[in-house]
Amino acid sequence: MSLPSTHSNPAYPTSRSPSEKYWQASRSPGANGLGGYGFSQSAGVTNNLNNFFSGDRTLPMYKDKPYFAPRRTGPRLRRRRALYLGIIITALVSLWYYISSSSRSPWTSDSAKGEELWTWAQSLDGTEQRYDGIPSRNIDWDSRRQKVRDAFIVSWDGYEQYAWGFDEYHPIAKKGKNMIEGGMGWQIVDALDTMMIMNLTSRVQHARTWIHNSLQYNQDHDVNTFETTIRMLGGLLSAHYLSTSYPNLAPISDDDIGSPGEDLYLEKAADLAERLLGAFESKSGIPYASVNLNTSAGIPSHADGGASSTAEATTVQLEFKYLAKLTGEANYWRIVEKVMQVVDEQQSPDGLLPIYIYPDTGKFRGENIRLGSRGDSYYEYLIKQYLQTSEDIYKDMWDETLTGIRKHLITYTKNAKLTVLGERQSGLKGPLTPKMDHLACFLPGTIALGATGGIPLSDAKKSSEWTRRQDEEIRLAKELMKTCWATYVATKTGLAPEITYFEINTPHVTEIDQYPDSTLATGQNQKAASKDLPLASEAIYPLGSESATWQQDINIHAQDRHNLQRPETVESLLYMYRITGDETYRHWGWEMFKSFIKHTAVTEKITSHDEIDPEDDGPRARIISFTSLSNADVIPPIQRDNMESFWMAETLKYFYLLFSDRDFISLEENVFNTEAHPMPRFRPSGDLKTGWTRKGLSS
Ligand code: DMJ
Repeated sequence: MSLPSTHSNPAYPTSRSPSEKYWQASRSPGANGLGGYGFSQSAGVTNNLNNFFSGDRTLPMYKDKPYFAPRRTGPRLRRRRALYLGIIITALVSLWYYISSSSRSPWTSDSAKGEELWTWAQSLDGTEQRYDGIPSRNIDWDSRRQKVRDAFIVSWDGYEQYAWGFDEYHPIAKKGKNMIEGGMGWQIVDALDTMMIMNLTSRVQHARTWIHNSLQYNQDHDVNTFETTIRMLGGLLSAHYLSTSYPNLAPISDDDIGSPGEDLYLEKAADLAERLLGAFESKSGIPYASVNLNTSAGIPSHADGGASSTAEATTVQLEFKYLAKLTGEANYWRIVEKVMQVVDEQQSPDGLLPIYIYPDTGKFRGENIRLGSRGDSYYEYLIKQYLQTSEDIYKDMWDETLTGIRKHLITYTKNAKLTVLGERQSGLKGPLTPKMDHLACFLPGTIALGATGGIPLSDAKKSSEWTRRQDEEIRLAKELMKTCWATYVATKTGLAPEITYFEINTPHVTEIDQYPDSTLATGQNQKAASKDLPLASEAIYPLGSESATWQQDINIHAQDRHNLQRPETVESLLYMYRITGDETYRHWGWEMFKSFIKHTAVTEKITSHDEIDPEDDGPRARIISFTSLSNADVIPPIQRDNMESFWMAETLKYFYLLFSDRDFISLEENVFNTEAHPMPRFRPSGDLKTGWTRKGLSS
């Protein structure tokens, strides 16, 4: 394998100074038994609040040893006994590997879950308890989250049974397919941390064994730089993080001889990252769209004049910076922050970027500005970079950009005053197109996350640093959340289309028109009012009522009616629920989840009941998987034979967390990458620090 050695580049110092105690852990168990994160569990949210506003969050722990060195802590005797045991286990693992490499895994899929879920799905006929706009206090959220776990088990077991090891899963054909010859572990690695979070220990073990035995990156194939970073690198890093920092989740004993090395996920992550680095070797430092895994050569996009998507090129920092933290390799840090510097040097008005960028020059291509496809996660990573490492420069960029979004991209529908996040397809001087990709629905939750830093709104509002501007951001987040929810309720299946258009006035109403006394209009930030700001939009009830005013504001074009089981709306619901504490968001999520179960399930008939006893009133079918839809606006929906990896990595994870306690994988301690892989927030030190300043600004 020939990989360019980036380590020798003098511009990117890699040595760790002795004062950087990366390897010193602070693993004293916290009050919740999850280990210490440098956060005082008992200090409560007030402490966290102060930390957020002062940027004084403390260091995370990582490891108590040099990286990659195996840890063996047990006494000798135990080791010898374990050696014999190890031989037996190795033989069993080899046998398992042999069988699992063949078309069908030895895993017995939990078909009872599929039957149960099918029976339950039959009861979802509209007569079951549905949300009527009034949040109920007597809901058993735990049993609802178990339903999500069941849906995950069915999805995973189906994949395991019919497509084990393949990157793509086509559940109707019951087949898998690889994206590159030997496969990349696309489904397995992306879903791994969800299984940890759901405490699915034996499935995690199976996945881990596969990663150990079968996952090889030394393949002569081109892969998408961004997708590989967010899904594979992000998935491995998150698996490393959860397995080392949340030992109670899907525990696996590191000391068992015969089990894969304890640093398996980190080793794989570092191997993959080294290969991805070649993508950044352009003249400007903006990564190429693709990279060859074996040679590490960056490859420009074959379309768009060789330009990379802006979102793709700029959504790499959380992953590489966390890896820099874990390994002490400052090179990873420098390379990805350089991307931010190049983008910022273009001085795009109000922080709004066109959706293509040339790796050779660092200049943008075209003028199309949107927070949907090709634009989305650039904006997401502005605030998340700040939350991950407390670097003020990114908060500054986020604040400027959010003001730009409010000034140039926000408008309201004609009838119900739904808030719309539009597009500027011909630049800021051109008209606003009232179109929202489902992808853009990450924004409401991200705005709320940026406003409070992840702590509850009720606590954030007590801070002396809370102002009217932040109240307005929360209002915007609530309004956009409602719009995203409306795109679900608007279709016959209750599942949103890929793209929605809205009816608006000409000229369009801006946020300044709608709220002439806002800080945006006056330029004066004031002290916040004690009450939350009221919303201007109409309520979206009763559910599904076609005569409702807001329905007249929504247009779905024939070519946009597909639903790929995307996560963005439930992702935002999770943030909105955790931050505002408003149960409405959980109720909306539950309605959405039921629609997914009802309409995206792939079922198979059970014939054995008929054979045994025709009177048997047991289930007549079972759910074996879930799949994308080609048309979500017709009953029955038209199914498309593909289960995207983000269904298990993101959508189901966010549903599960939405119905969990708000402290579980808390927003105060973690930051989720754009593929829903949680990573710790940490305070960088030594060589890991902001290495650039904004032009004309001293940061
Ligand atoms: C995911 O892969 C990521 O969330 C990405 O940033 C955008 N799209 C998909 C899911 O819709």
